[in-house]
Amino acid sequence: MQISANEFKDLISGYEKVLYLCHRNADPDAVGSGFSLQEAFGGDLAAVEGVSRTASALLRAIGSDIQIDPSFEEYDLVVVVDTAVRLQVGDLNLNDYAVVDHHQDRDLVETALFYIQRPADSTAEIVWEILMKSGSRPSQKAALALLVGIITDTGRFKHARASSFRTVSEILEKCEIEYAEALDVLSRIPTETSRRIAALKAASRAEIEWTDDWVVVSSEVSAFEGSSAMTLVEIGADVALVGGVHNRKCRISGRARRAAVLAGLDLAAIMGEVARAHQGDGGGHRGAAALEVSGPANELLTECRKKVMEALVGPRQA
Ligand SMILES: [Mn+2]
Repeated sequence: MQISANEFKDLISGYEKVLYLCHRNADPDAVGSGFSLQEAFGGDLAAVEGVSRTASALLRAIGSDIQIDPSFEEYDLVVVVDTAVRLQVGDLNLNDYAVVDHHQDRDLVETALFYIQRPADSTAEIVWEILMKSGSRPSQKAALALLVGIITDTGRFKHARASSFRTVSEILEKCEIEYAEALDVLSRIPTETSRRIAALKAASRAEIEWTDDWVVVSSEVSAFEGSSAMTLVEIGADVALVGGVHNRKCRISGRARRAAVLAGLDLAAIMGEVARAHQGDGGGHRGAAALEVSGPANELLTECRKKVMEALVGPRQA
């Protein structure tokens, strides 16, 4: 059941023990959203497997703890935040659960007790709306957490729409915090050597395919597929697909330039299609998506790259 932001408070208060659950390798949008909802309506905060480096910097800044892989038995309701597809919460057996999310996948919401899902730039933006419609007053910590979520999910406003700027300005006004505080949290992230090495290896192993209009790149690394794909896009690819093997499963992250998305590319659809063909899971956004399946990385990458090339038939406009 899809609900509106002003119905959330009434519904959630019908449950005694609530767990706000963030996806695997939870990012600041997930953690910030879960934290703010938990602060406003009570409950616990948890993530599957762990949190990202940026999210742990955020948790340190707001002095909050997060449970990793808790058991669900003691909870009456699990609210899954910022999670598009089931693979992001692993093989967890969710019974009574709700969803608050800004992706457009139907996977999780279909069997949710209730959900709020709309295509915002971040889940934090939706959570802010829930808080405002419920008449709650977020603390400065919650405000900071939501801000960092918005900043990171919009790629530091590179893909932000007007509503993200509006939400940020409301947060700054209502919660009396400085934008610079959010930037401080982000600048504390150490530039890990391992991440830089992964990006450099991705570049040196890249298989490059191009037409007059488009450059599509695929590569393999052993970690940091997502940020490596982003680096490949930054240095010239229109679309980058980077695969790696984790626990005998192949994980592929894809990133695309806006021009490719405007030309009709939908990475989420391609990842979903390839994943389903191999009995796996995949999805995300049109310009940033991932999949996880069993199979050889090089073959899966070739399959994805082929579909990307097929999708990019038109000339680039931007
Ligand atoms: Mn998000």
